[in-house]
Amino acid sequence: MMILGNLQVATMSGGYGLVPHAAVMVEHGRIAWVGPEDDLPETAWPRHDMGGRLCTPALIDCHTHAVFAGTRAAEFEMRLQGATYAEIAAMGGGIASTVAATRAATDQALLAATLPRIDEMLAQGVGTVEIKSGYGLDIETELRMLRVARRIGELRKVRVRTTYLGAHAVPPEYRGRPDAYIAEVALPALKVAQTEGLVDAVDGFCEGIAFSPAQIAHVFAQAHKLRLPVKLHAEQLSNSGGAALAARHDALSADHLEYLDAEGVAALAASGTVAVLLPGAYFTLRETQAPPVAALRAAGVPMAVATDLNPGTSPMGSICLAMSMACTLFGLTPEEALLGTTAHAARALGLADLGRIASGFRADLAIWDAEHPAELAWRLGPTPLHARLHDGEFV
Ligand code: DI6
Ligand code: FE
Repeated sequence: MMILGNLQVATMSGGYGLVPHAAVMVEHGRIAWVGPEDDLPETAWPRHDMGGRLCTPALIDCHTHAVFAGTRAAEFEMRLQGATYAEIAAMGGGIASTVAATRAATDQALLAATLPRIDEMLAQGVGTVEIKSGYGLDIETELRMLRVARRIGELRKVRVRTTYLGAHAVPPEYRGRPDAYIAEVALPALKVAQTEGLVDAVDGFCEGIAFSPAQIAHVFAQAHKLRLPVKLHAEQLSNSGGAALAARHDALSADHLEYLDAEGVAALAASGTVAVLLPGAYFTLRETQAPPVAALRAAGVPMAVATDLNPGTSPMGSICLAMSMACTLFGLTPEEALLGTTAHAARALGLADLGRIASGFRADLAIWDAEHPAELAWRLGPTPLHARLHDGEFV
């Protein structure tokens, strides 16, 4: 039990939801009360003076591929010389090259490669991170990736949500036989992973260079059977109707969305699916078509923002940089960007008691050397984190 006093609190209820001269009461890992310090209920709880600092929910990175081995710097050089992401994939590079490196890495090596990536996130005020599989593409390596992801949640003060992404790419041994890959690897691996308690959600890559809507629908059907929520990489490089497919399956989120059309926007709005924007991938691929933010906003589709941390298209672990890019490249307001890494990111992960500061919510908090929440998206560079609380305790 404790009181954090002398704070400016961005509750993230209805926008920033700023409460100046505020206090937060924390009990049993949850927020017991938040409001103006003058209204603080009478208690003998210890009070920490936070020096007038800004308090937000701990940030949530709701889309990462943080577990992988190797780099993709050579492919970066190829793209700078004119090769496209899709061309490199067609030549057997891209995702497949990270699959080869990840298969060859031991569990220990994978963990050792991943931990510094997570530590960078935590230093920026992240308290929850989603981590996808999808660089194994065989049953054993997909399971190993998910176990490494789970292990990170034991080794660090962070909530890890794991997403099974077996339908990320067709591995070389199934080249030209995507249906066989889905039937023989992607679906059976999902079943085993779910039995082992390794999966919180199921994702896919719906794209010309990956899987068709019909193939993704098979994966989603299996997810429904296993009572797992779904999400989808949709409309990243072209419009293939992935967002509408995701919406039909009540997806938690549809992610990327550069090529989303009006029909897709309407589908997301109708299903309440979160649009996850990933400006790091847009930037790295030197994409020129931005997601239709104005249409998403007008339709009331909640927008989240994430790093998409991965070696191919978004070698970036900075959630604050993702927020900055969402503003400068996609036209979000800093308020929308912060909603995108708090309340809306929680919704994209199906977490009902995270991402806002309200009584009953988990006391995952970030305290910043900042005067206004817009500073989090404004700054390019070191983030002004002062302290973080995880489950109601200072980390
Ligand atoms: N879209 C992406 O941007 C990442 N996965 C996906 O489906 C990229 C993954 C990679 O290139 O390694
Ligand atoms: Fe991704």
